[in-house]
Amino acid sequence: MAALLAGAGVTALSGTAEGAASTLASAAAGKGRYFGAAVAAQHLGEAPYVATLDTEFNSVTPENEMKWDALESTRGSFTFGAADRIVDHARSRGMQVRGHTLVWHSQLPGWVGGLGASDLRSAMNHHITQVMQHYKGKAAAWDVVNEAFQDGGSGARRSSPFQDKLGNGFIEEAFRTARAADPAAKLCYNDYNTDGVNAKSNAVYAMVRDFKARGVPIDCVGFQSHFNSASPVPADYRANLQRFADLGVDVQITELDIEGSGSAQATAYATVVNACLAVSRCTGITVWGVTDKYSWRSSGTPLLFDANYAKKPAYTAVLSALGGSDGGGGGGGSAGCTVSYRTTAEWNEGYNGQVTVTAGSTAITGWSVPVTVTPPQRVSATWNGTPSWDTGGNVMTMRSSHNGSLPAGGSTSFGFTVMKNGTGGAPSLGACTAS
Ligand code: G2I
Repeated sequence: MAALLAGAGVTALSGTAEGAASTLASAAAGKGRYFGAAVAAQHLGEAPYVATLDTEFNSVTPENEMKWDALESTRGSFTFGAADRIVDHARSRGMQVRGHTLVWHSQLPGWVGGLGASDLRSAMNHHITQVMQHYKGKAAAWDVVNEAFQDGGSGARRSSPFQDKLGNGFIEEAFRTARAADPAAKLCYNDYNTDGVNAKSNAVYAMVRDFKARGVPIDCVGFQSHFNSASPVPADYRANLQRFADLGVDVQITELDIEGSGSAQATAYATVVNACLAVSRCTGITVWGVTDKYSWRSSGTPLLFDANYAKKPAYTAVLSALGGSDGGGGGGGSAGCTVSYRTTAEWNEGYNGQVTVTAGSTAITGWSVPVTVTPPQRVSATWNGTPSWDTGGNVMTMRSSHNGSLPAGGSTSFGFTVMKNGTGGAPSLGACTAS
């Protein structure tokens, strides 16, 4: 995923004065993974929602806006507005996007179920193609088919218009159509109650093994991971992720939420994060919402930020499992400073980068941030800071100049121009050090 972020020309990192990453995104990036959230377009006007999203996450999954009923409620007429708002928000901040979801039995407009087999086949392929082409180059991964298997011990496919009229082959057809529509996107199968080894996950496993054996294009399997006391994190969660990874696909935790509170919830979250970190092909984690306030299971308070956007013990557990630290702030914000990056302009030979430095919960009088560009890239100009250089010439430490004094929570930014010298990719930022 680091490569995907670099390919998008942007990255977002931050750190505390102590050097440990201080956000979910930066800590996960330090482990070569992304950390995402499901996002609903109607909340993008709420300042603390956006601030939490932008600070903590570097991947976004539209919660409902890319479902069939949202995008093509009338046959052949596509409505991308709400999904575009999420995608534009994410991309302008260097976050990647997981597309969710192309073929699913739920949130399916009535007209789809009314079609005969051959009409349904063309409608499915048309839907996949139109949606993926609209987001070509913008969505890193897609849940191509969602929840196609039944719960329980049968291992059978779930009844749906697609299954009932097109048979088992609809899944393969959907993946082949998806590959043709956007060859660069990672194509995932996504499901729930497949998080441990059981009849349902065995059936998905057999399908993925068959796809890999026959060359049907599939790149990843998503494990939704909606947990509560009736459905806790399975003891064989890591082993189950690993057996799928061993088939030659990436695995992703795609809709994580765990009902509960306090240390029990925190411990369960840490178990999930540690399982992902133990599986090298587990490329990232997405939680199913930013705040308990808007969770689909709001009364179960299953997320990392409470309804007032305060960090919960689960947040601290996840951050620390990822190797990060919030500087002991634990909900009150942290001392020191954090940084975020965006590419403000790009042309064939180079790009301009801008780094925003934000003070933590106490005022600071100076800051420094290491910026590393990929050789043979070179920084050719800087502004609003005092640079110094390592001997290799690709690592610049930027120190505050006139702009070192920041009140608690205050921000400033510095910028630079990078000459690509034939190599693309965004710079990476080290931890911000405050004085
Ligand atoms: O059910 C949890 C998730 C299970 N896996 C697939 C996900 O796509 C699914 O997400 C949920 C959303 O979080 C809910 O927000 O999918 C639900 C629908 O199956 C979403 O709920 C719907 C409500 O049912 C609608 O009444 C509402 O209009 O959300 C819609 C938009 O707010």
